[in-house]
Amino acid sequence: MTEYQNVYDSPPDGAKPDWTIPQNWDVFSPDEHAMWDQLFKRQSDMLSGRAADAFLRGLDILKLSRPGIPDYRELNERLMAATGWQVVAVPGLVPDEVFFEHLANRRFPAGNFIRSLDQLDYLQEPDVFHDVFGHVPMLTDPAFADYMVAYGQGGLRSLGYGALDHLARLYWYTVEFGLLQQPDGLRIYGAGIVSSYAESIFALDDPSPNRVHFDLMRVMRTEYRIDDFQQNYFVIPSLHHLLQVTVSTDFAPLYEQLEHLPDIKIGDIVDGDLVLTRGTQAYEKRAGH
Ligand code: HBI
Ligand code: FE
Repeated sequence: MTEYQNVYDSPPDGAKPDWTIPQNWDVFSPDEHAMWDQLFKRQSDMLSGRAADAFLRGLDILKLSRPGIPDYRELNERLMAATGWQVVAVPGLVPDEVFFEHLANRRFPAGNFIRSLDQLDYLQEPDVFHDVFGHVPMLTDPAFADYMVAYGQGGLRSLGYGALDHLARLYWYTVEFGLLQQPDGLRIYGAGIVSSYAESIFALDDPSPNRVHFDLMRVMRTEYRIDDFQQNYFVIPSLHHLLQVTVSTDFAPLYEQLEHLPDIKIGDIVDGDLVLTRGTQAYEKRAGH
């Protein structure tokens, strides 16, 4: 996930200058491995028919169903063979440019701790379950793998334009909360959804949120919330489309336009939207926002 305070300003003790730390897989306790197993079972039982084929294939390729928190030495052999990506351990959130530098070089930084029982459904900082179960399966898909590289490169460039806030919305509404239109139905590919039991149901089945066709400019104008279910999901027609749009667009003129365009509020439908489902926003009213 994104945009919380970094826990540290500079690499903490034991971290390298690129903020990576040893995974120290041998140090996870039996309770921590059991927590992974519990989360894994709950999510994977529910995700068939909900998660994108690419995600389910990724679980399989990486053999993530094996018990316990994955050991990156083994995981990376499989991931590397699929798309040249690897997972590296970091203490928690890392600064934006460090994050982008890793992505641009096909390294996915994953939090090196696992949530506790009282955080089963919600936590602010990305833990190993969110990062590895949520993000890494999609990195076995060649188009998505290249998209993440392009995002990292674009992220580094965006820092020079002061456009990070706009670009971060692209990450949010694709990598974290994206939906995909498969020939056999609407599916989840966003890590923030697939790693959440409740949102995996809400995102596809609840009448409350809008589901709108993905448009790059529209997405970069749209505000988002980090503390509750989304009220907009953006639907891509294919992972190739997402990659294609990203690599064939010159973002510099878009950033220029974005400076003069108003932001779009959460839950609003605007001219030009291709609406798949117009949400009732009932969840919003119920939750009293
Ligand atoms: N660090 N570990 C970690 N994980 C993230 O998802 C992350 C980060 N630092 C910055 C960041 N995300 C955001 O800046 C981008 O997603 C935009
Ligand atoms: Fe995430």
